Parts: sequence; structure tokens; C-alpha cells
Amino acid sequence: MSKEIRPIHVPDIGDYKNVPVIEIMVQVGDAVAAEQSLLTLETDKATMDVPAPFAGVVKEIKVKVGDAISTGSLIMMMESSAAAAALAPASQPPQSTAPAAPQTPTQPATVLASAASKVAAPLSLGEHFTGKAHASPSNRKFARELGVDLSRVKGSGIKGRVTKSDVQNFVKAALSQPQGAGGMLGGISVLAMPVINFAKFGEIETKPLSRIKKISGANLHRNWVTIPHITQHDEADITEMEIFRKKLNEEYAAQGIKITPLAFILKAVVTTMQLFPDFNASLDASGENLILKKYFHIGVAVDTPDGLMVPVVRDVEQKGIAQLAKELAELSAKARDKKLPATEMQGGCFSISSLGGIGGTAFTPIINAPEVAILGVSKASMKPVYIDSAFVPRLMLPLSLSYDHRVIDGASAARFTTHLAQVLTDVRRFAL
Ligand code: CAO
Repeated sequence: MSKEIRPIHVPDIGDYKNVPVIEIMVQVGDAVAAEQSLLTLETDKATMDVPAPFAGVVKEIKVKVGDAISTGSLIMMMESSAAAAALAPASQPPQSTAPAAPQTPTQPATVLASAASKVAAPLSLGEHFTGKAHASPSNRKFARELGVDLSRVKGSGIKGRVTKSDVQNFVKAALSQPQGAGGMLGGISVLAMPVINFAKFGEIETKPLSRIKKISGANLHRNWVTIPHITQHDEADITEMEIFRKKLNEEYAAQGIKITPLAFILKAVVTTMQLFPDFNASLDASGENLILKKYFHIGVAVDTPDGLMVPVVRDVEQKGIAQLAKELAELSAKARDKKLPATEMQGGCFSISSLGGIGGTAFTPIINAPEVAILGVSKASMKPVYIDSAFVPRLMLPLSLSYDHRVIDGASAARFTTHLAQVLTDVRRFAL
């Protein structure tokens, strides 16, 4: 098969002159297919790719990034086979090409794009092009084929343009991340947060986030985005429990132990978990097996001046209410004094977040992965409850159980909170 070295010129780009070359997509020695993009030009209105008019091998590149070129400029020398040349006419200076489709100066990209069948397909549903990413039509197409949202790719080209290798590097980086550890999150792509200069609207002050907030924020974000959360709300009648708690407090005051409702809630949660083992479990790394735990270590969210910390109370099933109250006080004091070692925040099976000392009627706590459920507790209040044909005042404790719906069904969650409420209503059930 005879081979021939032939010139490639810029085809008709309408009235545009001295258009800068912003990207060269091939190198000397590259074998290119007919219609493959060779380089990208940028006018003040749009970008356009110059396609190869025939298949062949790039022998010489006559332009470089930044050069200004016009219709007919020589850009490359390509070696073609006779067969390839016979199939596609060689690129000619514009005067010898077939007339281009009618064009308007506001649509220059269509000239070359249609000549090369390179018109970018409309964005499909699910793509979120913000219009902020700048890339050539061919790189947009390349990104679309790989399902990459260009607005999330940092461009390394001229004026921040996204090049083909930027898209490739973005995909490589996403694939090299552990499953579920961020990046593309199984295909979820989100719009970038807008960068706003708030000072335009009034006086501001910038305060850096604490280290704890940065660490817990990243974990909360991952858990919120990757775990299908549902929150089951319920109420427990703790009227009798409160009478008992106050009595215990009088007895233990001399020992310096203060018993809050939380010690009872810890015990009631573990009593309930013993009946519903799926709540004391974690998904394994493959996501195909449930690891059931035979120990009962419960994390308790503590509000500290620097942010949220979650110390873990160990072996709750083996401890009495007074002991749990003492440990809770010690752990929360350590957390607030920044004396909590990492080991005392590890190994939790389930978490409790109590805002009962502050207020509120319900909230939706975020699961502390790899745990599969968390109990939110709000402030108890006196309410009229209809018992034996009459409304009677009872102290009602709001419970909000968030659970991982991959592991726990709604019916199990409702059974869990119903049982938990029964145990809190009659704490003699701790003994069962
Ligand atoms: N309903 C009504 N009163 C309640 C209550 C409830 N559910 N829970 C606690 N109280 C009362 C206590 O009895 C105590 O009353 P007295 O001072 O009159 O005896 C008062 O509220 C303060 O309790 P506390 O908050 O000091 O103690 P605690 O054992 O209930 O909680 C701790 C300890 C560490 C969990 C808590 O101090 C804390 O940090 N809570 C915030 C947790 C948080 O930020 N969660 C949100 C995380 S994001 O999901």
C-alpha cells in the first residue's frame, strides 16, 4: 500500500482570523483516525476542534500552543495510506474545499464541528454541567463518554482549560480511591459549591474550624451521603423512671454521683439491643455480610467547646445505673478537658446523642459508621396521655432512632423503639 505525506490545513472557519491554538491533542508519531481531533482553537465566543481529514500518522506539527492561525493555515504533515486517502479527501486550503454549511459569526464552533461530525451531543439527564468548566468539544465528548462532570475537573491548560489528560487523571484518581471513600461516590456527582464574597453584603469575620470539627465534619458528611438514613420517632413514658431516678440521686449524692436520665437510657438501649442483634452489627468491607457483635460498647455524643466528641462506655450490659452515671460524667469531663485518649473513642457498637439537657422535641441524628443505628434523645416534658378513659399527666421522653436502611427494616426499627420505650417506662425490665 503506497504512502504519501500530505499537508493538513485549517478548513473554513468563517470570518475568524488569527485564532489562537489552545491545545494540541496529538504528537509526532501518533497514529490518528479520520475525524479525530488534532487541535483546538479558541475564538472569543467558542472553541472548536480541527479534525483529521483522513487516517494516518502525524509526521510534523507546524504550530504550537499560542500561535494565531486562520482558514488555510498549515498545521500538520500527515502520512496517509493510498487506501485511506481514497476514502477521505485530503484537507485543502479553504478555497478548494466544498462550501461549508451556512454559518453565523455567533456559531463558529458548528462550522468545524459539523465538518468533522464532532458536534457535541446535548447533555444528557444526570449530567450537571455548570457552564464554568472550559474545554474543547472533543474533551467535553471524551468526559461525557466517561461520565465525568467537567465542572469537577481542575483544568491545567491555558486559562484553566480542561485538557484530555486532566479528564484522564480525574478518572484515575477517582478509581484509585477505596469504595465509598469519596470521589465520585458510585456515580453521584454534585454541583460545586458557589464561591461567594460575603463581604460584598456586609461586615464579616473569618474563623477557622477547629481540628475536631474538621475531622468530625468529614466523617459526618461521608456517613450522611453514603448511608441511606431513616429516622423513627417515638415517645417513652418515663414518669416512674424519673421518680426512681430522683430517689437514687438522693442516695448517691454523698458519693458525688449524679444520675441523669442518660444512664437509664444507656441501660435500656443495651437491654433492647440484646433482643434485636442486628442493631449491634456492622456491614463488612464487601457490604455483603453483617458482623454481629457480642459485646455492648455504647458511644455517647459529648458537646465540647471545640466540637463533638464521642467517648465509648464499655460493657454496658455488665454495669449498674450508678456505675454508668459515674463513667458518663468522667468521660464527658475528659472530653471537655481534651484529655480523652483515642482508645476511649474506639470500639463503639451504637451511639446515643442526647440533647435532652438542652431542649427540642425531635431531631435526625447521623449514624456513626460503621455502626448501623444511633438514638437521638430530646427533652422530656409533661403531656396529657389518655389512659383508662382519662387524660393523665405523664412525663414523655422523645426518642429519634436513625438507622441504616441497608441493614435494618422499618418494621425492626419500630419494634426496637417500641421495646425501648417499654423498658424505659418500666425499668424492672432491665432485669429480664
Ligand atoms: N429530658 C429532660 N431533662 C434532661 C434530659 C432529658 N432527656 N436529659 C438530661 N436532662 C437534664 C438532666 O437531668 C440535668 O438536669 P439537672 O441539672 O436538673 O439535674 C440537665 O438536663 C443537664 O444534663 P446534662 O446534659 O448535664 O447531662 P446528661 O447526662 O443528660 O448528658 C452529655 C451528658 C455529655 C451527653 C451532655 O452534656 C451533652 O454533651 N449533650 C450534647 C450532645 C450533643 O451535642 N449531641 C448532638 C450531636 S449531633 O447529633
